[in-house]
Amino acid sequence: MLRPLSTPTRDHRSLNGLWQFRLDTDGVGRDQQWWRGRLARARQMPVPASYNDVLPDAAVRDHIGDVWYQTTVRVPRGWADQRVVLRFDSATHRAVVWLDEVQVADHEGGYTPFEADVTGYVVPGQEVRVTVVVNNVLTWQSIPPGVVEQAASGPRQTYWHDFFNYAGIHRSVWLYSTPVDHVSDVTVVTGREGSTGTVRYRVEASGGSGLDVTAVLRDDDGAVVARGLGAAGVLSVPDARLWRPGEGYLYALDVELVRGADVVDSYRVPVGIRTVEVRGTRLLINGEPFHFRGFGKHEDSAVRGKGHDDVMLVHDFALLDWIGANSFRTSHYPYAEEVYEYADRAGVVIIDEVAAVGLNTALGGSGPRAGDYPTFSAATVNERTREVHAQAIRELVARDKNHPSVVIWSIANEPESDTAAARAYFEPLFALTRELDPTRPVGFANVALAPHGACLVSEFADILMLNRYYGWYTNTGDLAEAELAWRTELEAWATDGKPIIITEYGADTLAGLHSTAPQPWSEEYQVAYLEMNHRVFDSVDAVIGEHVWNFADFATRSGVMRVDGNKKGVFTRDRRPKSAAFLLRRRWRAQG
Ligand code: GCB
Repeated sequence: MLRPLSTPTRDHRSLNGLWQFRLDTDGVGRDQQWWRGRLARARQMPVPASYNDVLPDAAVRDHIGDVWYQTTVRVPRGWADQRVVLRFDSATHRAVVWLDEVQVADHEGGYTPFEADVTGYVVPGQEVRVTVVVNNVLTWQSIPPGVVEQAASGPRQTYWHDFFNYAGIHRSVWLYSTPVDHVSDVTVVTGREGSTGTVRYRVEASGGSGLDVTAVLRDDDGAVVARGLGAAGVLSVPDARLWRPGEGYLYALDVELVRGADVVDSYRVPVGIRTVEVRGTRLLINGEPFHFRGFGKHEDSAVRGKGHDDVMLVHDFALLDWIGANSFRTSHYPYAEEVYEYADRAGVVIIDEVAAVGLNTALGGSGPRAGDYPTFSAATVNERTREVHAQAIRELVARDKNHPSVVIWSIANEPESDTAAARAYFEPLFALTRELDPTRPVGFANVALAPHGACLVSEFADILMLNRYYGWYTNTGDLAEAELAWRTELEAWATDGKPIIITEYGADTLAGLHSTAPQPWSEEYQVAYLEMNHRVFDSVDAVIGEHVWNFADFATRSGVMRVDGNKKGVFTRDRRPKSAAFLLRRRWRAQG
């Protein structure tokens, strides 16, 4: 799905700012048709942001169900005769949208964009009311899954993932215009033959007859380097400057829809020319082995929750650079598109993950019956869930396929993977992902509960991604024993002959807690824990990367394992370095 852009034929207007907001405590808003007029008893709420932590009110933070947002927007006068589109970069976890009295959109899934052609419902120059109901309930048929149970005092939301169930309008909202005949999608796949770069493009357009497509590739200075005619083609770029980790060189593909001499629509896609390939135990970018150094991250910060914020975006990338990281995983959901655009320019490599986290009821959820459910069954994660999961993968690939920074699709985090049911569930999802994008390797993050020999899903993956906590959840405080056990398991995985990325290793650490003999939770223990892990990784040739869990401390649901959230950050939640940051900086900068 194309991002809204201003081009010579298109315009866009942000709807970000303060919206009217109301909690639907009794769940009556849909019946009472709250979209039919001004939202009563509303208060102001910023968009984008999670609503949960903006107000000091547990009823808001822990609300289960619908919340309502409303704003008005004046459609620019100059948009007469244009197609007008309303686009949400995300609404978590699902939303229904009305323009005045008319329902225009309905979307499932909290981390990918959706839009509606609203041309028929707006009048350029006039104001229109936008009402959105956002729902945060996780069910067995949502991605991520969860279940709402009736406890003695009311409903309780249970889920099996370890981050707070933030909700709301987390990303930007746009009204944008395109010509009636317009470019509807562009797909770019790049390659390399010797020093010549290739850019294979395909343009989809909606519109009448007599339309043609031109494609012009420009370098970073705007100079034309190649031209193509037709809706699909291959452009050759002699002496191409490649997109490389650390050097995000971008060309721009200017696509025009033309009728005779008239330009009907134009759109621009940034293009990084690079290749990705798994060969033996290596992942090659431009034919050269790439070693991942970095983190599993979260979209998480104080007050904003999961609301996208350019300040945190730029700061987090500056910290990645400071520490010598070259990559991260979008654990455990697709991030805001601004993040990928920034990574493309910065030359930072991304493992792009779909929001399939917590498909594993053995991973201690919290709730009256959290441990009692089978993961896969007709009544829990089932065929319908798989269809929702498949749709989430489709939307992820459709959104992110053109980003050079994205080099791996991760189709789940720590699912149950040691049962026949898991195998049957996942096999078609791997096939689907490859069909959608044959150019990138596909994997999933494997959980310690399904070690080598027990995991029945890894054989479908091009690359092994392991989350392991030897010395933390097992062998707690005993790094000597942890080291032996970890090396033994890793050496077993290495016999599969695939590249291995350690996608999680980490220890909870309370910033400011020190101990001379490294004790769990102290900064010294986090350092010693990481050093032990690094000894293990450095002794196994198939290991091609390390992503520490986590970049920063983050919010979780409450529980006896969590002190004001998960404290495995190398940075605190407000991005101050713990001692481990300096260890990683020394190690990674020496490698880079
Ligand atoms: C994991 C999960 C991650 C958790 C982490 C932890 O394996 O993938 O979401 O936050 O462990 O800290 O327990």
